Amino acid sequence: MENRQPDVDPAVVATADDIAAMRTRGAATIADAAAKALATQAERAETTQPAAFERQLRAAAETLYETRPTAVSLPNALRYVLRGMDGETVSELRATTIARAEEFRAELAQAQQQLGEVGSNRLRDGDVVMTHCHSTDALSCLEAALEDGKEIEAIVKETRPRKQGHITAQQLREWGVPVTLIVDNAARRYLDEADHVLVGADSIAADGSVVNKIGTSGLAVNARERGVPVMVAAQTLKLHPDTMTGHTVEIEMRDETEVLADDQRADITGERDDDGLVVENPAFDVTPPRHVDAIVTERGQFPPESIVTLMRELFGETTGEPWEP
Ligand code: RI2
Repeated sequence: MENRQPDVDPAVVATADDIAAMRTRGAATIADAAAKALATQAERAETTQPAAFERQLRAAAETLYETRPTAVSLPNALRYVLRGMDGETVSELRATTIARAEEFRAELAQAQQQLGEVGSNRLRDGDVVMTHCHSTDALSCLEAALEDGKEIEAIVKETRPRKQGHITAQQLREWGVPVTLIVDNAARRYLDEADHVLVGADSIAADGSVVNKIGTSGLAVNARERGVPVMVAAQTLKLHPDTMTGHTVEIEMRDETEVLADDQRADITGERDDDGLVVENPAFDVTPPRHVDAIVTERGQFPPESIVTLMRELFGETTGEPWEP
């Protein structure tokens, strides 16, 4: 990423690059990396002027924010850390920002563990769970169930185009969980063998809609038709405050080469320079609340339609850009 903002530390730019390229991915992991990057900016900011220090922190937040538009955990993390930046001198501002970032990261880890315990209560010994993409919140539910001594099996969708299902399969195998890996197109067939669909979320809207990796909505529709409950594991950090005031969640469109590599293009177009072939690569889709049975958070489980109550309690009427005071 081009560093358009002067005074943004190279380590922050490197974190932003990693998020944009998905070397750092997954909503909770992105939030954690963003908070850590703000702490680094606070540590390294070279100024004796409090106003300049604050400007640098806000510029760092903007650089991080511009990487990926859909996962609300990113702006929520930035907002949380910047709201803790307090003091009259640079050393006070530095200390409060670093402390706040550390607090955020500790709470994030704790929330994921608490959420896992709630989600685990929905799972019984012997259950088969179908997963989509790779979600650390979803895996936390499975980890807690395993720690409770429950035997769990998994049907793991590979999740095109980036096949992040492989990361899920790898983690589950490390935990000793029997895994059946399937292509996305086989999901409906294997739903008959599943007791739950378990997915994560990148954002949850005020009406209870779940924004998650592309393919989640089709899976949820099929699961509903088959009578398989759909559980969404999502820390409250995934609640999108702007949707309380009518904003919609922007769906990230990623590079077409993730779907069709440059050297595969010629398989379709031959030698022709064919601009009639269009490849689209939306990263996420929206699952309406009627296709979701429960949203599991660190505050307990909620029917999707009631999530707005929790949102109001946690965020008030928060809007505005995360770096705005
Ligand atoms: P955790 C991922 O998006 C997936 O959509 C996953 O369900 C969601 O983030 C949440 O992940 P991407 O970053 O926060 O892979 O539960 O595009 O780890």
